Amino acid sequence: MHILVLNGPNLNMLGIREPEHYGTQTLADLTAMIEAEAARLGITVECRQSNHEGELVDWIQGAYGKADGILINPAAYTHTSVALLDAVKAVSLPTVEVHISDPDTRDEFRKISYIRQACIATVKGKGFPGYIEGMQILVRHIAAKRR
Ligand code: CA2
Repeated sequence: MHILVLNGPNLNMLGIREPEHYGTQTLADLTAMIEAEAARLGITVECRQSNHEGELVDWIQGAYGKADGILINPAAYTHTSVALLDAVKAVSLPTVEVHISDPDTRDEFRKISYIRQACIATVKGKGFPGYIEGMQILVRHIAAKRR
């Protein structure tokens, strides 16, 4: 089983600023945590981060026929991007939306998520462990479909 893990704009700044929202650990720490969980689950992952919407769309399209599922924190594009929603719909791969903070309890403009309607689950407000929970949800979903 192979899962594509995508992080959107500014998440390369993790651990550098805004610890009140996103904690003190870095993107490299997050990637290491996800890779360790993947090894424990006996699956493979590819972790990528981009500040560019089109690049994220390209990577989602590239997952078609290669990955079994997608775990994505679209960051600010959560609240703006029909393109990411359409890309997830186009590849029709099981996708889980994850957020480190809980955007629903922050600014009004963070309450809308375009991608959510194409996702099998959303994990939010649980910090980095939310990515682990999201992976586990995906793995269970994919394994159940194979049975
Ligand atoms: O809570 C999340 O994971 C978010 O997806 C993070 C996005 C935000 O726009 C969403 O509403 C919720 C922002 C990511 C910015 O990451 C930074 C990390 C460190 C310092 C500055 C920004």
